[in-house]
Amino acid sequence: MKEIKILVLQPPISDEVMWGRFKKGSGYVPPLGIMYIANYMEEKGFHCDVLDCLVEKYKIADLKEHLSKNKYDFIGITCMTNSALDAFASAKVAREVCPDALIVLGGVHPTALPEQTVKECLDADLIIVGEGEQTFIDLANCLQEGKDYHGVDGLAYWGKEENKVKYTTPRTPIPDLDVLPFPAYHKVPMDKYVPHVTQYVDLPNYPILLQRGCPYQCTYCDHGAVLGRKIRSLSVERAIENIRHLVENYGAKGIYFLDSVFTVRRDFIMKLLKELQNQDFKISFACNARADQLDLELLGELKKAGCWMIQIGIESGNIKSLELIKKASYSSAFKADPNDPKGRPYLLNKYEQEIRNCQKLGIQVMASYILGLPGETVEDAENTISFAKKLATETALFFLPVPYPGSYLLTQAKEDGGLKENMSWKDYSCVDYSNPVYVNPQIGKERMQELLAKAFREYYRKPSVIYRNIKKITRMKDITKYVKAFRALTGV
Ligand code: B12
Ligand code: SF4
Repeated sequence: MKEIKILVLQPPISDEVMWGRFKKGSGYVPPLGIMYIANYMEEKGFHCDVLDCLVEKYKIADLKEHLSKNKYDFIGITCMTNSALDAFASAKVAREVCPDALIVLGGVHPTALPEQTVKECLDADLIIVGEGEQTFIDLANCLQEGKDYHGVDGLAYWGKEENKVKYTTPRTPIPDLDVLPFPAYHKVPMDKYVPHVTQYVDLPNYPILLQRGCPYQCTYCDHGAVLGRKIRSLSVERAIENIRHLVENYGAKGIYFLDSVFTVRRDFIMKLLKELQNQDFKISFACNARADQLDLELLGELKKAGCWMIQIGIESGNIKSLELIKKASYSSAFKADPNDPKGRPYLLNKYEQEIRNCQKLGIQVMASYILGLPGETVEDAENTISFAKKLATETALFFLPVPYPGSYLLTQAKEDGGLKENMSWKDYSCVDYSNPVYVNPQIGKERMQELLAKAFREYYRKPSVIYRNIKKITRMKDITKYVKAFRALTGV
């Protein structure tokens, strides 16, 4: 049987689209989604190449040349919303150069909008909805055996006879993550990956994913669409094996845990942290967490295991906005705390308490905030900026609301009257708001842009923030890194 030539790729995306205002510190991380697919393919006996056009700094012409030289039979392209046009352009050159290849698109964007993607990207034969590993294998098997692939689960495609978009049975998420091989690290240039300057202390630093899924329902996020609401974790043994693999084979000194909420399963995390403390290697790591899951005991274990930074989505200093975006899963979080002399709500108190706990233990915090959420006024946005300045974490990132397809924020933005029609996918950006998809009707576009600029400017000029960051500089090499990070965040 002829061996089919397979490629999964990350499209060429410009630094402007990728990093926008943060492009001064721009960096690259391995595209884990397609790397998981590639190694799963290898394990099942297929040869599958990975091309990360981002890290290779490929333009569309370079991709065309690469495809002309290699002539693949099966090409998979990963696709997020603000770079959807780049993914569509990649499908177009793939179709030109490999006219007979099976070309498919997968990832968060096609999963959220399968019907629209089928119609907008006519160069793709199929859209993969949800997790891609098993669907990709099933398609490769059909191709290899010369069978019709339109019955494979997890697909959307244009039904020519019916003249409409057709769907196959939805793909159920892989229940046991331990069955997956590690991502195909050996198929990407690992030495070229240096993450954004704000995301590491020690290099090499690589991302890793131990858990998939998120049970929460923050309205601005569409995480659940692809990876599901149910949390699935690697076993602690397998998780340690994956970290060790990165340390021993790629010299990793730092890790970024990409799990949307690293701390979501306390039993798993506590066990993992204890195991990490017992290893014969030491790594520094950063992770994402929700403040409402933190406490001194957990933070203490995180610190002992090597955690240097936690990214926390605070989002707002206004309790009505936190309730609107469903930032806590229990309603008491939004109520006044009877033990607080000013009657401040529980959630705002919890934020402050856990940030102070991190500061006590010497764990840095990168906090993120959204200014101008539906229903907010200029005063509300100013209030969020003041709250951020009060918390004075090492890093704060300010965003304007971006109603991603599949997120409930899209409905909230529509109801609020601020959702713009007929926007380009590249405007769905968290890093470039020159043409925002949502303009809060009570604030207006120019005022929103001004508020964002003011937030960054005032925050990073605040003496306590400057002092907190300078205190962290203990090595000569950190000075350059901190200057670079400062420039990336403030845009100066
Ligand atoms: C790491 C990360 C990044 C990294 C690297 C991205 C990458 N290419 O891997 C960086 C920092 C560069 C990044 C940038 C951005 N990101 Co990001 N990122 C993530 C994060 C935290 C993890 C991604 C990951 O590795 N997931 C794990 C793997 C297993 O899942 P996966 O990538 O979805 O892949 C699976 C399926 O989607 C599918 N699949 C994916 N691609 C393909 C391709 C084929 C052919 C097939 C068959 C299947 C398939 O199969 C995979 C395996 O099951 C996610 C949140 C999350 N936890 O998923 C956000 C997330 C994906 N990012 C998000 C956003 C908003 C962005 C930015 C737009 C921010 C910005 N700059 O404005 C940019 C866009 C970059 C781009 N490529 O266009 C949103 C996506 C929203 C959207 N609809 O686009 C997410 C969901 C965060 C969130 N909760 O809102 N991001
Ligand atoms: S923002 Fe984080 S906690 Fe909220 S739903 Fe998305 S992944 Fe889950």
